[in-house]
Amino acid sequence: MTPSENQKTNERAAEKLHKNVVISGSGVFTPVDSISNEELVASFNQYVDQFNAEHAAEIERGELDALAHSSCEFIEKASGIKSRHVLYKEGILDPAVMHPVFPRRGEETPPEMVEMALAAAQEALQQAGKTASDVDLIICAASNMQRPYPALSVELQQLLGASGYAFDMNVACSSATFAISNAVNAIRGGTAGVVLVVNPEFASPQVNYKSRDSHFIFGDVCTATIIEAEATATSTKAYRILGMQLKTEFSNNIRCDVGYTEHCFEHEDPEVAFFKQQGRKVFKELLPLVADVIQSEMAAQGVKADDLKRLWLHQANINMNIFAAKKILGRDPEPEEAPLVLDRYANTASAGSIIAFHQHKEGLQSGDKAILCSFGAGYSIGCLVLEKV
Ligand code: CO8
Repeated sequence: MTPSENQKTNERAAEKLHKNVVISGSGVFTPVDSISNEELVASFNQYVDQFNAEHAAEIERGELDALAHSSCEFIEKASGIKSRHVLYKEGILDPAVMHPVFPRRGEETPPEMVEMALAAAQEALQQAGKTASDVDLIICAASNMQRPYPALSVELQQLLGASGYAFDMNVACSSATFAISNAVNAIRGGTAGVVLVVNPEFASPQVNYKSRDSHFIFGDVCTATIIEAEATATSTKAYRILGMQLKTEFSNNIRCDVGYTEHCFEHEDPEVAFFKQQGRKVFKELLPLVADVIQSEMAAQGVKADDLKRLWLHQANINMNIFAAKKILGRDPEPEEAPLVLDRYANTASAGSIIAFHQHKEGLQSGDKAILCSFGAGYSIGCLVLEKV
C-alpha cells in the first residue's frame, strides 16, 4: 500500500469510528394488570398474621421472631413506589401462594420475555420508521433470562422475521445501557446497520413476596430501542449518542444466587431463587459512583449542567434520583427535568431509565442535551450523553 492509500484507509476507518449513531425509536410494553401498595400490603399483612398465629408457641418460647407488618406509608416514603405492573397477578396476592402463578410453556410457545419483547419492539420499530427487515442485530438485554439457550433474542429474530444475528446479555439493571453501547460499537465497527435492543424484565417471579424488605420493589415491563447510524435515520424523535461511559465495580450487596448448578446441591435453600439486597449500603455506595460517571462523561463531551434539559435516570428509588439529579444540576431538579416513572411501574431493573426516556422525551429542541443513566447490581453504571437531533 502506498502512503496515500494508507492515509485514505486510515481516514475511512476514522470516519467509520466517528459515525454519528442515534436512538431513533423506543417502545414500552406494559402488562395490563397492576398491584397497588394497598393491595400488596393487605395480602402481606394477612400472611404475617397467619404465620404468627401458626407459630405462636415458638414465638412465645423465644425460638422464633414474630414477623412484622409492612406499611404503604413506609413503601411510598422510602422508595416512591405506589404500584407495579405484573404479568400474572394471580397468586401474588394470595397469602397461601405469594408468587405469580402461570403455566410452563412448551417449545411451541414463545416464553413471556419473548412475547413482551415482540410488543415493545413493534412500537419502537414504528417510531423509528423501520421494519423488521431493516434490523440486522437484535440484543435481548435483561436481568434474567427465562432459559439459557437457545438465546431468547434468536427466537425473537425469527418471530419478527429479521435476518442478521442476535444475542442475549445480562448486566442486571445496566443491561439496557450496556446493550445500547454494544449496538453503537456494532454500527461503528460495521457489523450491523440497524440494531433492536429489547429489555424484557419479567421480575415478579424473582421477588420474595414474603419478605417485608423487598416485597414491594419490582414490577414487570419490557422496553425496546432502535439504534442506527444518523445517516439512515428518518425519525423526528431521534437522539444522537454523543458519549457513553460504562463502569462496573464488584459488590455482594445486590445478589441472586440461583443458577444451572442448583440441582447438584444436597441442601436446597428455599430463598436461593430470590432477589436480595442490602438496600441502605447500595444507596450509600452507588450514588457517589453514579455522580462520578455522569460528571466525567459530561466533562468528556464538554456538556455543562446548565446545558442539560433532561435526566432519564434509573428508577429504583425516588430519594436516590432526587439526590443524583441535585448533584448533577447543582440545584433541586424540577419534576420534568428528572422524570420519575417508579410511582406507577416500581423498579423495573434495566427498563426503568428507558421507560422514563420513552415517556418523557418530548419537548426538547434540536441540540438540547440530556443524560440517560442506569445503575444497579454488579455494581454497574451505564451513562449515555444524548443530544436531540
Ligand atoms: N414496611 C414497614 N417498615 C419496613 C418495611 C416495610 N415494608 N421494610 C423495612 N421496614 C423498616 C425496617 O425494618 C427498618 O426499621 P428499623 O429502623 O426499626 O430497623 C426501617 O423500615 C428502615 O429500613 P431500611 O433501612 O431497609 O429502609 P430504607 O430507608 O433503606 O429503604 C429501600 C429501603 C427502599 C430498599 C432503599 O434502601 C433503597 O431503595 N435502596 C437502594 C436500592 C437500590 O437502588 N437497589 C438497586 C436494586 S435494583 C437492581 O440492581 C436490579 C437487580 C436485578 C433485578 C432483578 C429483578 C427481580
